[in-house]
Amino acid sequence: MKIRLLLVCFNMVLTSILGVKADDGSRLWLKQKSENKAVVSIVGKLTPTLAIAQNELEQSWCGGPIELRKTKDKRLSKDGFSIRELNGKYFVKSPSDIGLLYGAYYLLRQQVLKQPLLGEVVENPFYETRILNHWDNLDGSVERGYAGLSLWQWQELPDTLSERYKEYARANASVGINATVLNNVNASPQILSTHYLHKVKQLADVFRPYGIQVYLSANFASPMVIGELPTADPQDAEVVRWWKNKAKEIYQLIPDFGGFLVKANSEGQPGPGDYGRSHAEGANMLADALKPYDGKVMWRTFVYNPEDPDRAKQAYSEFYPLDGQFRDNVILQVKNGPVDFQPREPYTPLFGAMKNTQTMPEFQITQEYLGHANHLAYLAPMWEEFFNLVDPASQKALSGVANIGTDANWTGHLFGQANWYAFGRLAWNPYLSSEQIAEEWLNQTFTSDSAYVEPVKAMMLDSREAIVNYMMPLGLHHTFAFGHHYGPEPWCDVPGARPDWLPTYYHRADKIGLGFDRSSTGSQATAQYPDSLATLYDNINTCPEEYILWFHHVPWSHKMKSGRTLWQELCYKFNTGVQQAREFQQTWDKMEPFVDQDTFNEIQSKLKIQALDAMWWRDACLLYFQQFSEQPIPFELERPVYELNEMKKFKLDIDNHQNAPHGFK
Ligand code: BDP
Repeated sequence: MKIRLLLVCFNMVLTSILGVKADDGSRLWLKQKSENKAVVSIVGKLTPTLAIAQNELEQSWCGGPIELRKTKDKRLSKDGFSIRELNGKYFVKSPSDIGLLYGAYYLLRQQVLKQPLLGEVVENPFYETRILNHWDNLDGSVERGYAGLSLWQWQELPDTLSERYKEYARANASVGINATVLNNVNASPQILSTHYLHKVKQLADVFRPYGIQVYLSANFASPMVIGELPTADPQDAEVVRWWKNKAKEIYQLIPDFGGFLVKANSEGQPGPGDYGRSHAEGANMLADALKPYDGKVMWRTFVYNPEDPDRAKQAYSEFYPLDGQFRDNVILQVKNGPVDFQPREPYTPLFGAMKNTQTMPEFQITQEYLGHANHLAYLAPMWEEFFNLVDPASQKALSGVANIGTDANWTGHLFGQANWYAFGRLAWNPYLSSEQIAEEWLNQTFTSDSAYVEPVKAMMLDSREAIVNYMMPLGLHHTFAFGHHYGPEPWCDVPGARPDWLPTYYHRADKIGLGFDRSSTGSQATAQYPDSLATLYDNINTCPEEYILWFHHVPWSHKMKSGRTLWQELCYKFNTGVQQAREFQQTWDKMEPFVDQDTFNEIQSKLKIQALDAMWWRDACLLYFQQFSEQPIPFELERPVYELNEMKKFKLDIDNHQNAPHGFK
């Protein structure tokens, strides 16, 4: 009876989800509306958070009455909740208001998924801190942002509050994201000025009922720039006092302020190294300032310098010796891979190595290196791959560089929403499969019709590997154009540029072979991994082929598992990627009946760009590397369509939003 009730009601909900009407994507995965107002009772005080929960359920819940009640339950963490159904009535319990709101979103999600409650549900978030990092600048631009401008209207704040702030907070809460860093890691010191802190306070006030805590990226030289001190040396008493006073000022305005995210001594940013102090000394000074208020320091390990011979080793080399020296309110924020958010990297060996220091992964949700907002790249499989190697329980929190901006659909590419969604779901539960997450997102965003969900899900699940295939197969990395990181330039050479910003530093193509020797005969990066992996990666014959060019300089004639030589395998991989991109187009073209016309057209045209870009990548890389391998592209494969010299001359005008470089054909 209960199940039938849910389904009958569900049809009604669906009609408003089904995409026959124009849909600008702004409603994200939160599209349900019910025609009958659900009965929702709250035991205890009606707080702003509970009012939101009540409203969400009243608007969209089709099942029986719901009771929300605070409880003490040893099985539940602060944000956890339990749900039970008894005689048609639903009882949601949690130690906190926000836990009850999460319970409400849980019920609404299950409703779309048509999953009845079986027995009692008990849910606790895996990570206490589930945080987005916005790389937003105070002038409204977004570093590596491809979805318009920054959501934060600094000019209008604190007096005017955009409606979107609430929608943003709501979307985050619906997937369990509970913290946000508002500004770029390349931080303007001005964000900590009193003028800006009053603006930040307004945002924090809007986000609070949704359980979102605000953090700020702090520029280490702030005491000099906005405090007018002669130094930012963490051992200087005036500097220490300046940060203590700043913390006090912040907490007076924002009592639940989360803390600072810091990029120090990296890519020209100031840091403790400027004064001969270690990262630990710098981080601890900030940690001490925040400690009285329970604030945290998230200190990034993304450091490398041009003199070191292997960039991939540097985070480990610099931070591992500091293990155990950080305060207990410092978390090291480590990029998932040792170079920089490439389509595929092995994990950064700092994970698991720092036994006496808290660490947290930094994922990149925005697609800096995966086709920006043009390519369909569902990233959950990449993050799942990471968690297969790095024990989620060894990590303290999870962060992701946001892909959100002022575009109506928030993320530029509509399917970019799936990555925001997936990040939140994985931070809540890193053991969820990328398949389940895709299914949840598709059902909520489009329709429950399996004729749509199944093929589109398959396309999503293949998409990241397709990108690896047509951009950087077999462990190749950083073969991008300088600066904007969109298209291929394996030949790129910018006079005077840092060598570790140039592709030739990474691919090392020569007459003998291809790839970076990081084994014991090379840079010895393999030795940074735990013994079992170090041995596996170190040997060219046991190294997983998806990383072979990452860890080895592989001869062109090297026999791969397929029986082909490296050169042939490379040709096959690039071609497979192109084929996959074309198959995505075919899949999508069959989906026209299921989505509104604008959405259909938009995705169709983006998939076309993706397929063209895939050819561009294939031809650029194969024709360039062919100069070294001096071998033909296997005759059974498609011939290149572009000329190497033409491609070399081509410069993508990314600032003018030139989409695809196919004019030079
Ligand atoms: C790289 C980006 C650069 C960022 C830097 C970082 O190209 O824009 O500032 O990482 O993470 O991926 O600090």
